[in-house]
Amino acid sequence: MEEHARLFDCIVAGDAKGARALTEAALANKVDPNLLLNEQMIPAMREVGKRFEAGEYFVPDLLTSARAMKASLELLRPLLASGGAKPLGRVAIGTVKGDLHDIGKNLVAAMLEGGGFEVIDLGADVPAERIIETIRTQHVNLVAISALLTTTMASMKSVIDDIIRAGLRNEVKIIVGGAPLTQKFADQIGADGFSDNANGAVELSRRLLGAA
Ligand code: B1M
Repeated sequence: MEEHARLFDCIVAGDAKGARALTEAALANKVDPNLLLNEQMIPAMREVGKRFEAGEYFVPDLLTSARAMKASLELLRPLLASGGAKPLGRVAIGTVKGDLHDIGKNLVAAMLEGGGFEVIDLGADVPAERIIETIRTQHVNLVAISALLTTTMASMKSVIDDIIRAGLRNEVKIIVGGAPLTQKFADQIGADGFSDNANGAVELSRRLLGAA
């Protein structure tokens, strides 16, 4: 087994120090960051979710694994950043109100930056008013909203409805994503697009802003 393959185990075990050290070592050995992400880090969080569902892991376990994931992601982020001169557009991104899951959103934000967009990261548990204020004051072209809970995905429609009520719908494209979402749901709530992964979100954003 390659040394960096232990990154999966460190994240599942919630060992942030180990995850960081293995990521540093892998990057020093020129391992592709996308390979680390797609073959170690994302599958590790999937495994953590499975263990939670099976009653083997509890919320504190989710939290320690999330910390380990973030420790690795922090090191990858600068490598995903774009060297491009003129941004393709300005994106406001956040996880919807009531939802604290921000790892997927952080990944999408990093990939968008890497794909040449200017990103305003509003964080997690973001109220619609904050998104609207950001569109108004910061000349945003695209709003990207994430949700990981079936209970919070419903709030995505409220965000879109509030943007319409504020008279700003024509100012921005809106994309949605997160594990429980589907294209059908995105269509029903009036989003401009949906992606089930971070790379797809970049492609979609490029297409919607006419930069593809
Ligand atoms: Co929670 N949680 N969690 N959790 N958690 C899930 C989501 C769950 C599926 C676990 C399970 O039961 N198997 C389940 C949801 C069930 C449901 O609604 N159907 C769940 C639950 C129930 C809960 C609590 C209710 C638990 C409790 O308290 N009893 C609670 C809710 C808190 C809240 O938000 N109000 C809770 C809490 C937490 C922690 C805070 C402890 C922690 C999050 C820490 C953090 O993010 N800072 C946590 C974690 C870690 C998870 C799991 C294990 C991992 C999530 C993750 O980071 N995945 C998750 C299980 C799972 O996902 N298998 C689970 C890795 C990440 C890279 O993937 O976020 O899917 P993901 O992002 C992907 C794509 O979805 C997509 O691209 C990303 C990269 O490919 N994507 C987008 C995401 N956003 C996008 C936006 C886009 C486009 C693509 O455009 C805008």
